[in-house]
Amino acid sequence: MNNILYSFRRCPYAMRARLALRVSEIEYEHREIILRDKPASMLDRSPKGTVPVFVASGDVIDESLDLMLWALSQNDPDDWLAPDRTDMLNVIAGNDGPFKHHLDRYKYPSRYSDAPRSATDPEHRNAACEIISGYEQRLTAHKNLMSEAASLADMAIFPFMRQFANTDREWWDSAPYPGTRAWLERHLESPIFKVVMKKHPLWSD
Ligand SMILES: N[C@@H](CCC(=O)N[C@@H](CS)C(=O)NCC(=O)O)C(=O)O
Repeated sequence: MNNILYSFRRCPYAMRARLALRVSEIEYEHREIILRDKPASMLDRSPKGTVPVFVASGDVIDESLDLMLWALSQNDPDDWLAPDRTDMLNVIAGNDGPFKHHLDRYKYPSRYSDAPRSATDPEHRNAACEIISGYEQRLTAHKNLMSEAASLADMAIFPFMRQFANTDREWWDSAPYPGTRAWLERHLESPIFKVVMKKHPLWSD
């Protein structure tokens, strides 16, 4: 086994990658990093400097969705790839594009304007909620985003909803999205999520 994963515990992209690697039972050496001090061995393999970075017998996969798809193409015991691929990739693109854009600006307005550090931005929250309304419709029809069963789409998206919910917990707890709240809670409480959130000592080259 000489697979390596460079990862950061709280990064939602790294979380989705760890979820897919776990379900597909692919073994790897976990290298926990911090973003402000990335190991040279990671940057040598992927100069763009984002996590996750996966190294599999010399090949580098440094986009989280590619890594999920690669892992599940090896082994997909829970049928995360069962729903229509184009539909799932469309829902995920809505998360990775517009939802993430608004999430960042809701959560860290001071990075994008002169808002005070402690503020959150309700305008961007409202824009993100338009996307959540779409999830809510799906999650009223069935337990997960694509159908009753969990899929790639759920696993790729719930780590970002976790960040959104935690930005203003009090607001989220009474927001008009009971289906999405229950879905998020269920995934956060799932055994696989608990396993992939275990703490690892910091890696150094
Ligand atoms: N498109 C990339 C995005 C990964 C990403 O942006 N990860 C963040 C952490 S959550 C990162 O590494 N940022 C670099 C930094 O903050 O220095 C993917 O899907 O893997």
